Amino acid sequence: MSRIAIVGAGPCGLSQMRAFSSAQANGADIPEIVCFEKQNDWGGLWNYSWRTGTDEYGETCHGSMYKYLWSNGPKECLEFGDYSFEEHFGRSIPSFPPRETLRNYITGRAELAGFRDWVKFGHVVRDVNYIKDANQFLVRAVDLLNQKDAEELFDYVVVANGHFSVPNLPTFTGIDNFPGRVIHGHDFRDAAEFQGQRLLIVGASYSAEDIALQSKKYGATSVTCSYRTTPMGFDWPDGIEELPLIDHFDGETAHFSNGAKRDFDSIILCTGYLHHFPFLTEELRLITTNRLYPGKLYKGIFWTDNPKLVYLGMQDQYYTFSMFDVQAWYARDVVMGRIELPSYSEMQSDIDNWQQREESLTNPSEDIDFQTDYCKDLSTRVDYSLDWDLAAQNFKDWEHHKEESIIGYRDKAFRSPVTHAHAPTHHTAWWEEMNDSTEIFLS
Ligand code: FAD
Ligand code: NA7
Repeated sequence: MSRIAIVGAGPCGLSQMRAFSSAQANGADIPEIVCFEKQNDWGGLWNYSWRTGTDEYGETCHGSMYKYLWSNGPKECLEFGDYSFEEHFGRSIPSFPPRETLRNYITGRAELAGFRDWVKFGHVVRDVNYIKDANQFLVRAVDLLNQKDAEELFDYVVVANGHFSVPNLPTFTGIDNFPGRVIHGHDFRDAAEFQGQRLLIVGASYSAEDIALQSKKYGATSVTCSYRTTPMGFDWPDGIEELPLIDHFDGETAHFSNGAKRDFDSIILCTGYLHHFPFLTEELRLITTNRLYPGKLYKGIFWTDNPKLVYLGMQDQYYTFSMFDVQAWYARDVVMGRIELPSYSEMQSDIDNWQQREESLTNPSEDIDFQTDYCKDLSTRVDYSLDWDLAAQNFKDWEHHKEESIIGYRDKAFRSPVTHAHAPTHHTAWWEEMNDSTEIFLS
């Protein structure tokens, strides 16, 4: 029987385990699976932790999530094809759940499937080496509690360690002498910390948008977002503005490239994350920016130089959990011999085609169609289905709602691509709702 190592029990690792457990439930013989997870529980980024910097074992903290984080896209765009929200919660729930509620859904499916004993919690993978003669991978992991190293051989390795955990940290002239706090979004935990402050946010993507709104909602005096390429351009509530890139700092004063200057109390760098694989040798290591179709991954999954190495969820993400599922189902079917991989040159030309299309994309609507077609391409070959066209339409409506009202888009309700039921509207407008507990959300 072949053996599979999975690095990480976040949503991608869980998708991979669910794919195998569902084949097993249908009577198939499945390989032996060992998942190494450095945290003490599964859920990945969705496990909120107050910790920043290093964890209880001295390992780098994985978590980038913060209090009061609500889904930034409708749940009807990320719903599992084989496990609807309705099935999990026993009824239809509003479209933008807070973090704790989403975690409950993700881990709920895993608990039900019952594969917890496949996971070695508190185990960090240190090295993965491909042993050519054996055609296997030697994986070295550390049992963090007992400080014991162990090496094991595996036929396949699934890299599912996420790529929104290691911050991209640019610097700016004069920032060393800025008198206030300077952090990256990875270490942002509680918006209330910035109450009464003049806050500078660097970046113009999802983190910048959400942390700016949150901070204003929980009492920051003003928020200025600084963009490098294009402003987010939303109709911001009073007290939030956008300016171009910072030229330099002079004490608490930031000088922007258009000549504007402002004084600030704190700075949050929302400048994205690095794909970081310290446990992979150079010949196995994906090097990419945060893009819709990273290179060298056939079907966005298989490392072309050695397709027994599988990467999940390495794309920039419109779709999340359902895309991870369809990738995991596809990877499972390759491992189990149900799908055959083509030659190296065919894999490469397939990647080239996708990347050529990616390079021609000009707006979010085209991006959404691109990632929808990618998911459909995978799902037509495996036993995983949902209404991808409805999910795509939901994404496009969501984009329009954000343009109409950046503080109001989370008050909208969408139709499920799994059950086709329409979600109820949440009882309180998101901008007014200060409590993000599941209890209040579902009440
Ligand atoms: P992760 O969730 O990062 O999980 C990776 C796992 O690997 C972790 O458990 C980690 O501990 C483990 N690990 C890492 N290295 C090792 C190692 N060497 N050995 C062992 N274990 C290891 N998505 C949405 O759908 N909706 C949202 O609203 C949303 N909001 C987000 C907000 C923030 C601030 C961020 C950062 C991301 C957000 N996302 C959101 C996207 C998020 O990427 C996905 O939802 C999802 O968590 C990705 O799953 P993953 O399994 O790829 O990675
Ligand atoms: P993203 O989406 O990768 O965005 C990173 C942003 O940071 C983007 O606007 C970049 O500008 C900006 N950036 C990067 N480097 C710099 C420098 N040097 N100076 C100024 N600005 C810079 O990361 P996010 O954290 O927003 O989102 C990641 C995930 O978290 C996402 O899936 C969400 O669901 C939550 P650019 O536009 O490229 O010029």
